[in-house]
Amino acid sequence: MSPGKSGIHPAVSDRPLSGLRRSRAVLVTGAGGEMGHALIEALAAREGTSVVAMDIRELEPGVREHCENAFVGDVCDAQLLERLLAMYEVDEVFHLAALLSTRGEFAPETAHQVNVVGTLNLLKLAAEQARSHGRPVKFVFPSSIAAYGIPDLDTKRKAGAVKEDQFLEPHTMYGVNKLAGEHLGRYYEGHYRKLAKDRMERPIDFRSIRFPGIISADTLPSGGTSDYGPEMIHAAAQGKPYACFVRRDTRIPFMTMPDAVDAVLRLAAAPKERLTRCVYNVAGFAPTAGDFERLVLERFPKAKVSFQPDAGRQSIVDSWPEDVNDSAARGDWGWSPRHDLETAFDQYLMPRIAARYG
Ligand code: AKB
Repeated sequence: MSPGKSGIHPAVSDRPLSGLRRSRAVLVTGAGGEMGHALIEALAAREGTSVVAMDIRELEPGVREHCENAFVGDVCDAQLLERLLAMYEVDEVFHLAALLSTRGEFAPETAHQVNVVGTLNLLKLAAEQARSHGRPVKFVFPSSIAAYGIPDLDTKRKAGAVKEDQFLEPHTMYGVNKLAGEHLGRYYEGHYRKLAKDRMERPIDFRSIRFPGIISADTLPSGGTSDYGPEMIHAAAQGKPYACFVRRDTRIPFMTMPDAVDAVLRLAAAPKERLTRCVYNVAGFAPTAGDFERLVLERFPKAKVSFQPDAGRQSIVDSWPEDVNDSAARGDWGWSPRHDLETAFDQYLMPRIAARYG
């Protein structure tokens, strides 16, 4: 998403505010993105949850129907956020809005605005909400393996599965922004307005996951650098040739969208006293681009895949780890992915993609 003209949805602006008791809601930003689609469906199925969505564009009807309300606007628009929070008592925020790693390198300052200033706006308003209703607001923040920055390929190969505190020198603006978002969340949870006399202890309950590349059968990513995995699969299913923009031996971690949504919901539901950290790695599988090619050719024998590495995008994935160590997530909140690479193809991607493209 990018900043632009924003405004309140017409159906929303008509609603009188004064004298009304605010209704409780869960706020999802970036609701129209890939994870927004899948998460909103899952949240709407959760008992007693009213979802209020926000995105820079109008939501597709299939997503909109699961929401109590939908705001069209930008997370940098503090006035819009204030109006939203005047109408709803928000006790949980899933802040998904972000400009991803490839797009961010074309417009780094815009990426900073959306990814950092937008996050700061939401944290500040969430802290104000917490003060107004006297309970901490849960703030769930998807971070990324882009927060890591490994200096060279040799180090990447030797490092293997990295732990949360290693190699935190990201090479992309998006990675820098995600790391900043993690630190801002930690600050708002534990230290916000440290010297103020009327300070509330822990206004924010901040929880974050560093996601690998995510593969959805239902939507295609855009603007990311892990996009080659899902793009290759969706192109093959549609009978389109695909030129992969990284080398065949490129390895980074991936997971399926159902596993990613499961991780978000599990972490959000975990008892706070079980959490030993604010930010967790989660791993699914860690194939090379060549592994994707092999599986795609086995499942779609007529697929045409070529490799035409783009030096810039290659340098980005080369700075990301081959795999991540997710033992903290497994131990603290029972993380365990449903899909490995083979079952991702056979149980999730193939049946749904076949139904989608025919
Ligand atoms: C990207 O490629 O930028 C994202 C990510 C790995 O966070 N998919």
